[in-house]
Amino acid sequence: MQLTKQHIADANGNLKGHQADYYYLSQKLIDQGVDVDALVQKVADFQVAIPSWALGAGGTRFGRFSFHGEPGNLEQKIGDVGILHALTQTAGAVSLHIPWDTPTDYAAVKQIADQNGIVFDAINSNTFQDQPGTKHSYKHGSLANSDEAIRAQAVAHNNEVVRIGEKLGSKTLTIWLADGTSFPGQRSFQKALSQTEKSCKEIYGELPQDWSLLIEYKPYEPNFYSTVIMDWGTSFMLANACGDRAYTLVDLGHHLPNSNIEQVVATLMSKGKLGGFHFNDSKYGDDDLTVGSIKPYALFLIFNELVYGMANNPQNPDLAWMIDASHNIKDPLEDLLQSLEAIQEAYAKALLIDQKALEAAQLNHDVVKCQEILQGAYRTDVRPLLQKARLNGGGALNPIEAYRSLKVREGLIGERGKHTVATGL
Ligand code: LRH
Ligand code: MN
Repeated sequence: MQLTKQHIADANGNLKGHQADYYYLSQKLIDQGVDVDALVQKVADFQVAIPSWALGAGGTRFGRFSFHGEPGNLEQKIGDVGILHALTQTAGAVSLHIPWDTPTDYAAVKQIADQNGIVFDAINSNTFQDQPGTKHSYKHGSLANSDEAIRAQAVAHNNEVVRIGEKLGSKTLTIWLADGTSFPGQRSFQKALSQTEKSCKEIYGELPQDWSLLIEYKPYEPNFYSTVIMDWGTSFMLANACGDRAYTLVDLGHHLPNSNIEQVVATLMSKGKLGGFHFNDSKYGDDDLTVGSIKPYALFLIFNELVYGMANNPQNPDLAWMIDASHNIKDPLEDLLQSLEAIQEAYAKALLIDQKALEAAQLNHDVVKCQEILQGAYRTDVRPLLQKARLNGGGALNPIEAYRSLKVREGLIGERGKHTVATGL
């Protein structure tokens, strides 16, 4: 199933309402000195990678409720990313997870990606599950394992993942380690960390010169007492130990309650070590919920630091923008459409912050004024700008409405039946 520009134009119907909203808002913003065209172009240029492991129904240990018409192979997954991109014009990339998405026909996969305007972003290794036929188990860890042979197997897997990524045009390897302990005394923290550093350096040393390494941290799960790469500081330390092309990846769900993630972002950007994001939202743990569904203001504050950093931290690389979610009850594609909208909205609102006025108010210690400047931007309904960015690219005025009026899920079920199951979480 592929959505054409005509499909979407038909679904958009009459644009009068949008044009009136856009005219009214852009006049107001122009009066405030905002370059509206430049802002809309920035939003249009902002491309988010879709996780290949989140195109089917997710689940928990308490159960998984299948979703009909799921992609049954990598080609169909890229087709689904193509549908998201056709509707939103902001999902022009996919992030693969190996071995869940090891290509069998590279030419076919690349052809479908080209047809849908999709590029291959960061590729993820997986040493948190045992694969049939592998000699050693990762039950007690992988890159941090006390057993040299098991660490070597995990390093070899990461190198193999890079080989796969090279064939697809990816330039970034993401490492997330489940390695850790569930009981005090189970393992030496120091030995686990030094083994991990040694393993990461080996992998980094094998990376092609034009590749980067993203090190993702997480405080707990699946281990429930300690995780070797538990927080931004540990990831930052390991990235520095590896070298200039190693960075920290921030997954929004990988923080203890009430963590100040925007300060983590500012700190990493100031050191040129923020490499990318896994966007999602959460109420309690690593819930992998729809972006902006629980804490939209926190996401806005994070984008405020990103906008500042992108303007003032030339030492920081271009960031890898990715979603990492799990869909337990929503249609996976509708969930991702909502996440993409929430990310664009937070970015557009952050671009409206008058950074000069904010700096002046900060220097005057005018705390009230600082908040007024931030919340003035946050309270602006930027949806007409997002619509404009999509329409400029031939996308949907309202992606969810178009997805439903074009009966996309029904079409996918018609093509794939009700029992295909997508690989992934
Ligand atoms: C770990 C994580 C990591 C992926 C996995 C699918 O919680 O966020 O990014 O490898 O989810
Ligand atoms: Mn993640």
